[in-house]
Amino acid sequence: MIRDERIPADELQRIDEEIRSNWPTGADVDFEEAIEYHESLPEHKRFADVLESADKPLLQPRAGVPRLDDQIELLEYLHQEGQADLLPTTIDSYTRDNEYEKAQQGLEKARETGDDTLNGFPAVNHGVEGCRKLIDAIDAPIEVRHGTPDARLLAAITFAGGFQSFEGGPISYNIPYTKRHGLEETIKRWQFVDRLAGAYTERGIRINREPFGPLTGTLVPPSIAIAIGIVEGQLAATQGVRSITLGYGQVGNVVQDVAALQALRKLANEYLPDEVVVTTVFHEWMGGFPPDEARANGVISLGGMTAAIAQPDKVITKSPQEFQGVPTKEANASGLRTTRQVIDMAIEQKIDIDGIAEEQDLIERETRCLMDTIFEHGDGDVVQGTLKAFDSGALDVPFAPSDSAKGAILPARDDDGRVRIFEWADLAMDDDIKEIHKARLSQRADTEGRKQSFRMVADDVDAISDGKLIGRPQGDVKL
Ligand code: 8ZB
Repeated sequence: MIRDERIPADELQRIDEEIRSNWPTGADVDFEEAIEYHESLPEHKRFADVLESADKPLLQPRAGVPRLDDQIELLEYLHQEGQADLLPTTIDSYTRDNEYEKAQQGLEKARETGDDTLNGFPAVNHGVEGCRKLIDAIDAPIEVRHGTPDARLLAAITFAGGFQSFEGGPISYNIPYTKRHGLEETIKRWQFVDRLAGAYTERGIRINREPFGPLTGTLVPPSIAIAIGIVEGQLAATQGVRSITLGYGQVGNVVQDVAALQALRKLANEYLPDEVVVTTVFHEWMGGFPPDEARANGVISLGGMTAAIAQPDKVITKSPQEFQGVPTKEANASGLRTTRQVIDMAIEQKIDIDGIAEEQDLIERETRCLMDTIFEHGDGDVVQGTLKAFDSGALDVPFAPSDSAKGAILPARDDDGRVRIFEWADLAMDDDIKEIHKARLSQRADTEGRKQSFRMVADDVDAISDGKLIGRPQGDVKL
């Protein structure tokens, strides 16, 4: 039975050898030599140190193209023209599906034609040497950002290749991303990734790990995101990770977003072991964007404002071209600059907003209900607790494509746009909390002169791309 226990050294070595034999570039990984390479990197390329010592929110975009030279050029551009503090390398979808052969074909085609035939950087195919050329060329820390349920080979190669930060986790890169992989399987896979990060950490190379906070990116109630982030942080800590960044995706209601970020920071520090350095990351709006770039900049700016008030350690920026998918480098840099402008204008202001403490208290109580149920389901073991709580529906994520979550709960915005839960299904939550949600949602139903229904939920999912926060019915509504 899989439990929240550290993978023993011989087991780590056995899995490591096995996964490295899956693709030719795996053979170039040499742990001792990799430690030496990391030790040779200057301080300003050490991800955890740079992030943990920052005195204001650091900005980081997403970016990945197939060819090495293009990736270097892209990251240089985002560093210079976008003034990004931290850089990413976004991995292509074939690699995320462990289809290295297809990634290879895409990479070769990109080399022949000069086109971006992959939607990211195939780091496994570039191998240790290719990754190091990138790390050497760029004068800032770089994180691997992906969405890979089984990221073992990707981790082995990119850690040896000099990356010191790695996104994802067993729940956050399963539930929103895949139907195919079971939760028990992804937990096992990620225990290896975290143990490998732990092995580097024990040698003085602190690899930063960042669970993917926004989950499905669609009206996720803050407490669900926070509880899952904490669980992933606990699993990583067990394997020896000591630098953990927990994330949260903007919902668009400023009070709820600020309250959630504060609750996240507080609860993460409380639940994670003392030897872990916890930082937080705020994701600009992860749901549907308006097609109009001017409006998209408005969405991004509200994210910047929220970040200025809540002051997370890091902000993942969006571009005004989000609607189209992967942005041009110019649009990507402009999202960074827009965010920077708003943060720099707002960060020194003392802004007191009513209701944050109350909302934070509610989020904390909800999160504790979820954490309690996980511990109870697992008799104190978080791995078993997570598996069983997802199984019973006591823990759930809205709109989850994965078979590992029921996806039975439904969120909706209340009358001032805070995300509440409209359909609880089997989610473990105290009755008095459910009553608060119910009252807030019924207030909205009154305002709109309609009953609470799935229609409301669907309207909310489209609202921001349609230019509003709340999916009110068209026509005369008295606000
Ligand atoms: C779950 C993450 C989705 C976001 C962006 C999308 C979206 C994906 C790339 C990228 C720049 C890439 N994204 N792949 N952004 N370069 N190769 O991730 O646009 O915002």
